[in-house]
Amino acid sequence: MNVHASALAEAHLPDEQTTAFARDALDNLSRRPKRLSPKYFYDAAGSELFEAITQLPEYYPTRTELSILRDRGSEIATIIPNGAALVEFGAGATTKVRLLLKNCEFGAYVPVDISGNFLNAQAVALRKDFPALDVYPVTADFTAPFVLPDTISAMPKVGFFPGSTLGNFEPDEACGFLRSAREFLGEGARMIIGVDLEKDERVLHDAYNDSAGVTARFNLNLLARINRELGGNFDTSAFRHRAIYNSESRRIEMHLISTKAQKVRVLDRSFSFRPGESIHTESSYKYNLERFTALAYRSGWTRRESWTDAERMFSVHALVAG
Ligand code: AVJ
Repeated sequence: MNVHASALAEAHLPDEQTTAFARDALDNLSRRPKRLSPKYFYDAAGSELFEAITQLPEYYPTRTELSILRDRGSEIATIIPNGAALVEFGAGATTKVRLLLKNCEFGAYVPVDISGNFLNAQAVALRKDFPALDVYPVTADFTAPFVLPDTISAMPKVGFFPGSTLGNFEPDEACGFLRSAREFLGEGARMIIGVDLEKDERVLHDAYNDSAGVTARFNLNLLARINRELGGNFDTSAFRHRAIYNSESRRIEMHLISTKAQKVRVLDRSFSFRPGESIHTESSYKYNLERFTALAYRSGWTRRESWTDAERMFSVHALVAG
């Protein structure tokens, strides 16, 4: 029984997703050090802010991955069986998948995302541009089990996991995710995955501390979302964004730092903050080819092909099951 069960029951939250958000938020804010899961960044406001981040001069991952998918699309297509069903984990905007859809004859496209409204709006636009393609949006948390539409059961499956969202998982969780995706997608499955690469710390620092402050707003939006959906009373002006590169763990860490001693209420729970106390909101692990190959192998995939940009800032890989 979750220690916060009574608080959740009394809160009469509108749906299962909000209850899951509440349970995770209460659990993680009760931990030492305090933390919040990055998957809750993506409400409507957060998804819009992330789209703005992808346009920033300092944030190189999105445009670099797009250039690889654009320039190597026909090579990637050679690894994709015709008529396959493409299952995208954490599908946000469809900019990247459109490059794959242009180069390959897919039988169906199944975008999976926790942000239902954003997902369905993207699916409507996609159907207009790809009228022959069956699109089945699935609103779900892709880190938890979900069901694929029956209509694609006989099709070969190709997973698509761009953007280096894999980097949000702790390495053993990343292995767990890739392993369950392998089992979930079935025999002969393929996976096209984007992985951010280790690089000069200053480049990484700037990518998560942009001069326009968009990443800071993206990070602080998580507290505003708790206020909107969980009756929290966070004073967002009493927290500041901090993103650092932890070279030992080879990861970017995003934190929200309390600027003073303060008490915050979430549902009927109260949480105290010391001056300078952190809420760890996101890790973004960076890999190199060796360590990613080993991770893929450990989770039951063989790395068939890899592509990077000329500056080796980002990488895209084609994995084959078994
Ligand atoms: C969507 C998880 C890949 O970690 O680079 C962007 C999210 N966080 N700026 C990343 C993010 C801060 C992004 N991922």
